[in-house]
Amino acid sequence: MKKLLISVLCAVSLGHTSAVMAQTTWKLATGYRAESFHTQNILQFSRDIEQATAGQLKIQVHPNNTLAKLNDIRQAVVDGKAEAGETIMTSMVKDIPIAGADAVPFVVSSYKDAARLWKLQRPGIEKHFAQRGLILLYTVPWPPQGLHSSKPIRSLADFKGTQMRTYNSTTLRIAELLGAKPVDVAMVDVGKALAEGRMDNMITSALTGVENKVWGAIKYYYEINGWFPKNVVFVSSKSFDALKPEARSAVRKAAAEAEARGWAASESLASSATEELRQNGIRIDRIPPDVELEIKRMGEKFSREWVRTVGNEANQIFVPYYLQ
Ligand code: PCA
Repeated sequence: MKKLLISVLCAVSLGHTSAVMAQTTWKLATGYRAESFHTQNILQFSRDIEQATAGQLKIQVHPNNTLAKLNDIRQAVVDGKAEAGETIMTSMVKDIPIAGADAVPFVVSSYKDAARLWKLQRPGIEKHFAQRGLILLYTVPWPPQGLHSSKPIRSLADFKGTQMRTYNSTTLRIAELLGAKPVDVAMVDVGKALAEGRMDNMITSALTGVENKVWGAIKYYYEINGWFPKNVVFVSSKSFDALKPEARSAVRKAAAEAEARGWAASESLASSATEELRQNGIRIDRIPPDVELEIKRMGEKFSREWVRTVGNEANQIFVPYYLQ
């Protein structure tokens, strides 16, 4: 009897072990808040996968820079601190220069063109990811980048000496060219930095203004439509390859759906967020044409510098982009 009981117990515990082994949980690190539309999209992506795999693959989302900081997320996935991650493409430019293609100013001015650029940028990113043991799952753009300012902008001199918030190499270079003082502030800290008087203006989406409730300090929003930066979601090849083929296809399918859903959400938020800024007392204005022209010239200067430093891989994206 005792023997039988022991063997029954063993069988139960073995059965239990194999059930546990069949279930995989990925940690996914992101630098944005749980309420952000990007993170909400990831949460839907993870629910879709959990459902399609009957709970065999779960994705545990760690938002708000808690598992790794936005700029360190790519490396954190390479190092195995998280199986998957989301970051902004431009956070990777030191290591993968063509990741900056979507933040070259005044190249893309609509979602349609942003999608066209992404099609041309994608193969290079996938190649660089593969060399680093990463698999690209999908990207979603932020709404177009506009100028938020505490003071009206009447001439370029209005930027001189102001504290300009930056979040990537494009915004940093623009601040330098405008004679402003660049202040590096994470997206999730914008409200705090404004309250503490650490910034006067910034180039980012109307949505980021809304998510940080910038009204009060920010009085003007100019729709300069600078560029459409993208967030990218990826996983380590090691974790992906360890999945059964059906689970791998479920991940790919959910990723394609998340990409389509995210692009549509971004586009609809682009106009509703600008409206929300207006409703909260921010004046939505046009920048004077001569100032706009000067800013566009700076954008062109930035593009030339960018193509020169990145070299051939930049041409592979932009030559067909302009020829199509
Ligand atoms: N929001 C993010 C990146 C681009 C955007 O619209 C930020 O401001 O950091």
